[in-house]
Amino acid sequence: MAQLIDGKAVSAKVKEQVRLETQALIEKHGITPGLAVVIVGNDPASRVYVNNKKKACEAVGFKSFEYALPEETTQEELLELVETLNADPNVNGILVQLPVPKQIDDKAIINAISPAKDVDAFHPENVGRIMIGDYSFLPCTPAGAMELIDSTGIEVAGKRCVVIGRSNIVGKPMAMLLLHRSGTVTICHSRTQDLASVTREADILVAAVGRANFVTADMVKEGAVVIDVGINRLENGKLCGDVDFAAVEPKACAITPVPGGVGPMTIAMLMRNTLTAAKAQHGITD
Ligand code: L34
Repeated sequence: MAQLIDGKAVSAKVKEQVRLETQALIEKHGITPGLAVVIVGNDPASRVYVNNKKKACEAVGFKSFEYALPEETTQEELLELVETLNADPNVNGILVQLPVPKQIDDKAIINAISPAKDVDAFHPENVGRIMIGDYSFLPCTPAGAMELIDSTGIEVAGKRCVVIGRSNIVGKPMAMLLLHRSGTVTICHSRTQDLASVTREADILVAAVGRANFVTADMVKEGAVVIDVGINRLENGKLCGDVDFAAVEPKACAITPVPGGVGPMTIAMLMRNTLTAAKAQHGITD
């Protein structure tokens, strides 16, 4: 029986800590962190995630500013909003929920967000800082996954870590965070030959592929820590991860569920990043 890594419980702890620090920031300095979340179009999954972010803002005591723009919004219009938010002192963090509709180039949007307010840590300046280990915030999903690994008490240093998936928002930064912790890191992807032989070496296995039940029991080493970043919606409307949970769970020493694993952590780390951004913008170091 694997230890079930409870993302909801760990995220609640992180949010409680952020709430207390926010209270102190308000009392001592009169500063309330503000997060602007921009959603373009009507993707139902994005809608759920953005609502969860808004609720989290309320729970920790932030101001939240939501901008719901229509599906046909042009890139120029979105860039204009980003510029307005960049200049707004009440807004400490800016997040444009991805994906954006196809007429908008997400790179252009990410590049336009002020790096100091880029609480996703997607801007090239922040990505570069992460690469050299000189960062003030980390991308929320990999940072959340790392908190979940830490919650198991397992030491990353020296361990074999395998990340499946090489996206800019999860796979690549996840590998970098594990490397910063002195893991021995391998990134696998669609062109990897004999994938199972590589993933079977992993003491820590992170799945970020975006395919339901992709990781099967034969791909997992006995006693591995398994972190499932996938959120796939099945035809019956149910959420399901990248890991075949029922088959893999008996082999793992610890495993995250979906839902209730990495998803809630993404949001908790967003709260932490927004607090960090607010403090930095006001030159507060305590
Ligand atoms: N800009 N775009 C930007 N930043 C992000 O950090 C995200 N991401 C990903 C999609 N696009 C983004 C999110 O917010 C994924 N993501 C996200 C956030 C929250 C949850 C899942 C994904 C979440 O709350 N998951 C719940 C279940 C929610 C449900 O019922 O659908 C869970 O327990 O996993």
